[in-house]
Amino acid sequence: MKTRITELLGIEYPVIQGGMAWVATHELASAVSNAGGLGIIGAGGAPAEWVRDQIRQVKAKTDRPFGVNVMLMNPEADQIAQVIVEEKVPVVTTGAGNPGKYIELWKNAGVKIIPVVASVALAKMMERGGADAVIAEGTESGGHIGAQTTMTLVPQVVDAVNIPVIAAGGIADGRGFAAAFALGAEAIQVGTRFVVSKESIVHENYKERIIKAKDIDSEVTGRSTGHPIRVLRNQMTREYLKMEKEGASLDELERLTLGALRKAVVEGDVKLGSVMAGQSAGLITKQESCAEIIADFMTGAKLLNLDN
Ligand code: TUI
Repeated sequence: MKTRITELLGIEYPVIQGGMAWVATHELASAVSNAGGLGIIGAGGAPAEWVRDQIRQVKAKTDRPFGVNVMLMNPEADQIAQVIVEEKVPVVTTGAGNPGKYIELWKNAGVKIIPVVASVALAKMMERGGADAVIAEGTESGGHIGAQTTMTLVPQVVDAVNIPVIAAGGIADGRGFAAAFALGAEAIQVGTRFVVSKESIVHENYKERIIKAKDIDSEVTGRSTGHPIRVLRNQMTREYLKMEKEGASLDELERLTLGALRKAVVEGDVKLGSVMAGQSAGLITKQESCAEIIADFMTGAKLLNLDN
């Protein structure tokens, strides 16, 4: 299937993997790229040299295009931006901020730039700055979120810019794929469903928690701190939301969440850890390979007769 995104990136299917901190390692990224999508290494809060090592491991496992996601709140974002150039990474996605200060560096190096945006204003600014495409990410997503829903954000971004738009947030099967394309998107970005893939190195407890999740099982912590994060409800979120309601300080709240994502992903502590996942968790029922997941998404292309 051809869209401006498959042409831009040189991929077979218009399916891009989310750049999830701790989750989107070389194992997942190379599996998604080898299955014909765009695999992404999630730099999250990691050091630049960790990112360089992950890039080299992906290159060793696939000849296909891949990308790196730069989480812009990472204190080493400047160095990671440089590593991306040095290692000739073909595609970069960014999240949790405005990547404006890196665009010239990346453009000069021929890196394709695809920022995640949560508003029309940032999408327009990114297009003016030279972005190749944008990912319009709705509040249904896991992790750090904006306020607009995918249903309303995607068509407004599509109307506001001429570069291609990738839809993200709440998309977990072929129906979501079809819906995103009906809204004008030319690819989808998927996080939660790939967390549960066979190739993902996430702890089994984390995968099982997502598989068990019902429609109403996610909560948003950190609304009061300006860093809203969608996670599955557990003992940590109950304590966090209680403290937030009682007006706890930023310091106290940060102490509760510090290292909490690692605790859940690596140690499998799904009670006290931060089990980031999107509202689509309730749609995910089993572990499958990345190739099977992409094939299921592509049934959405048939729904709209997009596959001919
Ligand atoms: O970045 C994400 N999702 C994330 S990052 C992350 S790691 C983390 N861990 C602990 C605390 C904080 C972060 C977990 N999940 N998604 C992309 C995304 N970007 N969603 C929303 C945005 C966004 C929001 C506002 C992008 C730009 C923006 O504009 C700010 C500005 O400066 O204009």
